[in-house]
Amino acid sequence: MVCCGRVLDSPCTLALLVGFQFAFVLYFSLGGFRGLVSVLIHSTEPEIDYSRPHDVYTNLTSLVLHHPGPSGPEQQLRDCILPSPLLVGPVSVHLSSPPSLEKIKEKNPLVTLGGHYRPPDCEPRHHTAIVVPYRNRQTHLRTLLYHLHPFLQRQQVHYGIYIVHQSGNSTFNRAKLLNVGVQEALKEENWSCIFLHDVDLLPENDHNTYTCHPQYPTHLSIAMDKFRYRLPYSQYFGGVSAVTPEQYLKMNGFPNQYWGWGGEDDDIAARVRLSGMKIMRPPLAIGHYKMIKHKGDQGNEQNPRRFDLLKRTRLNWRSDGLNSLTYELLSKELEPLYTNLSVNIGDDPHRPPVKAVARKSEPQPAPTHKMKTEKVGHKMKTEKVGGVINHNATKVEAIHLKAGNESSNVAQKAPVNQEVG
Ligand code: UD2
Ligand code: MN
Repeated sequence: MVCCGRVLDSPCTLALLVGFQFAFVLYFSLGGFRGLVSVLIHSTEPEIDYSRPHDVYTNLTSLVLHHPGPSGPEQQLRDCILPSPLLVGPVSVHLSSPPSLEKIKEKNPLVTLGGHYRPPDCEPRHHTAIVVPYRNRQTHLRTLLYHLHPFLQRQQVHYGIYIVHQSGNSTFNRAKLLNVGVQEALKEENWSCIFLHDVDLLPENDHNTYTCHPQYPTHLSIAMDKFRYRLPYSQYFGGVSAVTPEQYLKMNGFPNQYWGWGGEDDDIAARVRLSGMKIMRPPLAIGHYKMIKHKGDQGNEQNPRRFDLLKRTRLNWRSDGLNSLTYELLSKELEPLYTNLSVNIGDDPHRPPVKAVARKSEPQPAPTHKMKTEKVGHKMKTEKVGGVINHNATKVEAIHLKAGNESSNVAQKAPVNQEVG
């Protein structure tokens, strides 16, 4: 064998050593294993230049010119073209000092009361409700509205924005508010897709379309500036995600038991898996988002029970969710740029007893109540007037009744303890 003998003297061994050295240098200059993988993955990912983004209002003036106006003729519209010819790709995000709501409305003349929009010149293929869990983030909300309205209009989707406002000082409960938002949005319109959207996240690329995958839930905020534009972990589902009403039903909605910060997004991801679905994602290069920097909110402190709860998702998801949701809708206001749902979702039953006593006089969650709607100035206001509303009209429940099949039975079929072991 040529390479045997006096090992170090052999030219073959020397060549091997130099070769190894070269390979090591290359390996580490590419950032080790992770870098190597990302280089390989990148080769299949689209290359997108985010250094010169477009203004987020680009291409919208032509829509206003096309608009026939409120008294315009009823015309048969052609289907919207896919992908929308109005898309521009990367858009700039303005994180600080958003304009007033009046100014934002002026910039979005085709948005109608309640924050609804339909493309004026074509028949939309997608009908998307954006549900935002919310309390006390006025500036973030204005920033989101300024950005999202033109962003969605360029995608030519029919959409509506629902802000689900947790009233009172009880511990914040993001997932329960999302459940309320889905229910209430579906009572109003036959939405084919529902987005679950943090108020402080702004999409940076309009090719990231706000539409649903027909089979599986989608996670869209996969590359955020705060995580250096990488997915933090494979089951990550926080920020912005989307479900169809059918998918929502199949996973029994979202958990109601996560009071305070954290864990609920991982529970939702686990439900996706446990109900036999998987998470869909756009390419990493497209799912870019900026998050408005903020501190933790009062009333949304880290939930110390989240790890224990997460251990029991497997046992609990069929009994805690859409089928166990109770809340009290206090008011529904059709604002010019969004629908505001003020809701009492109750309080964390595990709060320390002292605080619980201080809150004793607050109303407890109850089934929804009859609503009265009236026009107040430029907005419509609906308020609770007492009595119980029949829920049968909601789309989720209609599907529930109609299906009588695997998905609608998710909640009843298997007793909880069948999952043990
Ligand atoms: C992460 C997730 C978020 C959620 C949360 C844990 C990302 C980008 N987002 O967000 O989806 O899983 O962790 O619960 O990873 N909110 C209010 N008022 C409050 C508190 C919360 O409006 O007082 C809403 C608001 O829409 C906010 C969202 O709840 O964006 C999530 O709360 P966060 O922004 O404080 O939590 P963050 O950024 O760690
Ligand atoms: Mn946040």
